[in-house]
Amino acid sequence: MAKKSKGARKKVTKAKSQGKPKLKVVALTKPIDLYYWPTPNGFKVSIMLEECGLPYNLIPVNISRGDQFKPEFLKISPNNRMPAIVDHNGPGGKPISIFESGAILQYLGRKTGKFYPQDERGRVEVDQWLFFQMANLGPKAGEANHFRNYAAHEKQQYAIDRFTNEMNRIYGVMNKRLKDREFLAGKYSIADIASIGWATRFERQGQDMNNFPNVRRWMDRLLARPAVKHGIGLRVEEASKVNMQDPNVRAVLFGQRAR
Ligand SMILES: N[C@@H](CCC(=O)N[C@@H](CS)C(=O)NCC(=O)O)C(=O)O
Repeated sequence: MAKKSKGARKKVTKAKSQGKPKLKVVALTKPIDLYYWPTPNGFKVSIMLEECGLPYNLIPVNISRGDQFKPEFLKISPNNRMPAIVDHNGPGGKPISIFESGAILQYLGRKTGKFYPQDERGRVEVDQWLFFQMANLGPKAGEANHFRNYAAHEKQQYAIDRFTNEMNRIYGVMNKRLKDREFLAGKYSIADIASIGWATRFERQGQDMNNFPNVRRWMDRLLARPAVKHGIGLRVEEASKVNMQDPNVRAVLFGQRAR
């Protein structure tokens, strides 16, 4: 449902009341700006926006070229990472910008009342598995992928073993958790939405899903949802042309220090 932003506007429609035509004012708010590049962190937000049926305006952040360091983007996302959003209709009807995918998912969950329970017990369940994704599944998968694929030429065996083992441990935890429930926090939630994009890349993390049948079933269940398909399928033409072996790309992504 990505849309080009047209600005906040009002639409006037005719509504019938007691037989008389009456003017009804319907406020149409600007779509949410989604700062995005097609990676598992980006998918979290594209899936959530699709699930919630919220209109959004896709703004590509080409992280291989250094768009994440542009001053206007750093104002929104000071950690020079995507995803980020700007909701023009934030609290009090004023714009709000948010970085960190977990914070974005919680915000959208609170805003829409979807996939993020309001009762304290339900919310704590979701938060635990959301933070498990943010602190474990995501970062460790990133490192496993880095040392197994991006730094493959250097073959740093210690790092490869360390992060491949960690991924194995993490899928083991998820496999146990999913033994007697369909979703990580019981009901489908932002914890599942945060995790699916990473789990589908298990091969790049050196894992065999036959060892984790409950995770495999959970993955299939999620991938059958149209919003998950659309969210993960949200492509940016330029991204398919990026060569991770290009020294310029590697300098942008892998040589970062404090600026
Ligand atoms: N904890 C952050 C991580 C985001 C992140 O690592 N994004 C990567 C792409 S997957 C990025 O923007 N990288 C740009 C860079 O490394 O400069 C979140 O969940 O939002």
